[in-house]
Amino acid sequence: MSNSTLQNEISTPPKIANANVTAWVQNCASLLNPDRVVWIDGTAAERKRLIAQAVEEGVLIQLNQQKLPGCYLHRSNSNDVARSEHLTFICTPSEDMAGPTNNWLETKAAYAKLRPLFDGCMKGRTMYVIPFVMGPIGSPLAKVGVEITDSIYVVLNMGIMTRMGEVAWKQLGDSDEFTRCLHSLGDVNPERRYIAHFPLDNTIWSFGSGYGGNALLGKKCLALRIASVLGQQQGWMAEHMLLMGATSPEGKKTYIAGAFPSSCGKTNFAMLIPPKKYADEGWKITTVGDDIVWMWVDEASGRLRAINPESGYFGVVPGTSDETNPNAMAAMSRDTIYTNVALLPDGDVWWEGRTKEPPKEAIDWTGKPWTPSSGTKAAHPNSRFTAPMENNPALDPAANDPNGVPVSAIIFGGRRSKTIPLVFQAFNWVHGVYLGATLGSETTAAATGAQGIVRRDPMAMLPFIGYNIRDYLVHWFRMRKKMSDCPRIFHVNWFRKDDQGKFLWPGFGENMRVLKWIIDRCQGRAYASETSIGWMPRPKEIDLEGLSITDDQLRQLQSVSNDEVKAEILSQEELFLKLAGDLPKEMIFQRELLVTRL
Ligand code: GTP
Ligand code: SPV
Ligand code: MN
Repeated sequence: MSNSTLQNEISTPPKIANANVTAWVQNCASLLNPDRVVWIDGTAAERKRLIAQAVEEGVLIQLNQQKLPGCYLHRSNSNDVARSEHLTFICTPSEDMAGPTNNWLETKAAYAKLRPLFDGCMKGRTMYVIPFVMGPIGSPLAKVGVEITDSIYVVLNMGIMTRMGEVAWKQLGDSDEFTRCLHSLGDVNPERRYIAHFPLDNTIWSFGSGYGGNALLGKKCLALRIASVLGQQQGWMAEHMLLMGATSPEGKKTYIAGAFPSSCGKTNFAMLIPPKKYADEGWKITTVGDDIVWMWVDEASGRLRAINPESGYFGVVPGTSDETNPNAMAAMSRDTIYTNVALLPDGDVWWEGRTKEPPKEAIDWTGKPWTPSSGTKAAHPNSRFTAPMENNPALDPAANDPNGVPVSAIIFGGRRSKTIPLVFQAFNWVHGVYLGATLGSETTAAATGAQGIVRRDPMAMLPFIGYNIRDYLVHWFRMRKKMSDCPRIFHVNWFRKDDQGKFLWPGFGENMRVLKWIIDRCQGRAYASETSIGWMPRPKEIDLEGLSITDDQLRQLQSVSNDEVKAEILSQEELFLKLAGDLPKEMIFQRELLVTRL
């Protein structure tokens, strides 16, 4: 294509577009050489048009519109079904900036390596320009990004997950402060897949994947990796956390943030529906966010406040049902993009756990005929739904509030079949940071690689800290000094199993019983016993009424074995040794105190 045609095709940015953005888009277009450039405006009419086009191109399959109005199915490449952590890089001048837990590429070397991949990669394709905002409009923390992509699926998902279109131009004004997000599917080949972050340039280059956190660059790339760097520099925090409100029968509202690693229960906890007894008493749970929070210390109150930078949910589908998570089921009943679930003959969708009885036949996530005797999963274990947060019947009224909500508790939680009790409370902030930093969890299908292996996942942020973990931990310790009153910190584990491999705790809505104790602790209402690992509810302190759990089973759920704690301390060395001489002294002191308590 001649330069003049290209010029002509690009010269139609909206009047409101920012000159710094148009200049950058011009540069990118010269590199990418697309056939067309489309500026996304975020309107409903545009969305309708793009969906029709995606269906025509075979990117989306229209589902049964009577049962699932506005819902579509997307099948991703079978080599592209989860985040690829080993192909994710932090690109900085020095390796020390990325630290021992990130894959590092030197900035110039990274650009040099990736530029040839992007060179001409959009020939024959359409290049979409997506202006978007992360954060409620008007929030001082809200950030503008512009994503260039050749994936219509990415455009449609970004339309749900972010505040997209004109709002971004308005927020940006004539500033140069926007994250430059460059994305191409390339040939969707893991051999040529890079998710590269350039925090010093406020830039993300992602090539070769169309999946979730690899491709929706506002999410993990901007709102966690880039934002965590900004937060460290500017004194706020970007965390992999859910954010929920709990209203007590007396009408008192408590906001709780929770960091659980990928596929360890954030969405489900954030959308929790209290068991009947609690609902009858007047307990109500509302969702602010299910995956990411940005938190800062409010100067007037000295308290931690938080917003959810996203506007939709990219949630795990398997295991979700009318029993486990009715709010999620409602949220994904309309205007939802399903990725890698099974298709039923009547245009409905199915996944493992949706119903007790599997369907007689289906088309599996790869597009092949499937029956219950196929011996394979009908839906991919990391299949997802993308739904607007407005679809959630339990959406918190403050979800769009630029001033955010005050945080009273932070909960860390891992997926641990053994060793770790249902719930305990940290002695104080520093001890809580130690608990978060040493969080262990069994790996899941949310990232490619082996599953079910316990790894250290500090604050559930191991794959998302955009800088040196040493500085990240110091940042957590320092944040305390800015607060006059700090959130209480807790640790939970919904996933402990008995010797037969069965979950000991019913989980989901029943987690309300644990949450109630947590809230009562925050309000100074519940008692606790001091143990070697922290404060634990006394017997009878966790309400079991209506559950088939005996006091004995609860004791088993809460049991702490000194030998197992010792083994746990040894396995924490995996992380401590990586940090070597850089381990913050608070971490060393906390470990020593724990050892002396055993
Ligand atoms: P990401 O979106 O990957 O960050 O995951 P997440 O932390 O939001 O996890 P999510 O709530 O989607 O849950 C992941 C899986 O764990 C799903 O299959 C859920 O059904 C299951 N799960 C969630 N909560 C519980 C629980 O309390 N008990 C049990 N047994 N399973 C749960
Ligand atoms: C996670 O893996 O933590 C997710 C899904 O929330 S993704 O957006 O793909 O990162
Ligand atoms: Mn997540």
